[in-house]
Amino acid sequence: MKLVVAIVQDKDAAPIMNALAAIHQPVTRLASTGGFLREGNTTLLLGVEDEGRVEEVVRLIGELGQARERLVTPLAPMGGPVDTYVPYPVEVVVGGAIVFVLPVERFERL
Ligand code: 2BA
Repeated sequence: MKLVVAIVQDKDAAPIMNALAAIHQPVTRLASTGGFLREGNTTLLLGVEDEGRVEEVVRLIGELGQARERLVTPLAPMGGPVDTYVPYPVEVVVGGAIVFVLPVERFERL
């Protein structure tokens, strides 16, 4: 078994969860916050039975997770001179999805 941890944008979470339900793949949804944008995103936890199924799940998440551009105004650097700092908005592309696949040593349903 593998544990798939997927960080997706909130807007994509519902379609992804619907698609996972359609293939009978259990999933747990966690509310999370990105360290860079400090905005809400969604972390999905999936215990996936076999390797082929992992590929199917990762493909599905990739297809339904849309990359979107965001304009971000960086904060003044810590300890730097604030009065001379002119913040310019910068564009960042937020996933798709960020996916980690981890081995599961033991799984119990008690
Ligand atoms: P955030 O940390 O809020 O990052 C949002 C987007 O900002 C990132 O999109 C990336 O395009 C950009 N970004 C992040 N850190 C940056 C930096 N130091 N300088 C410039 N741009 C930066 P994604 O890469 O698609 O990541 C989306 C979310 O997935 C992240 O939200 C974070 O919550 C999570 N994530 C991404 N990589 C991760 C990792 N290696 N470990 C844990 N979580 C990760």
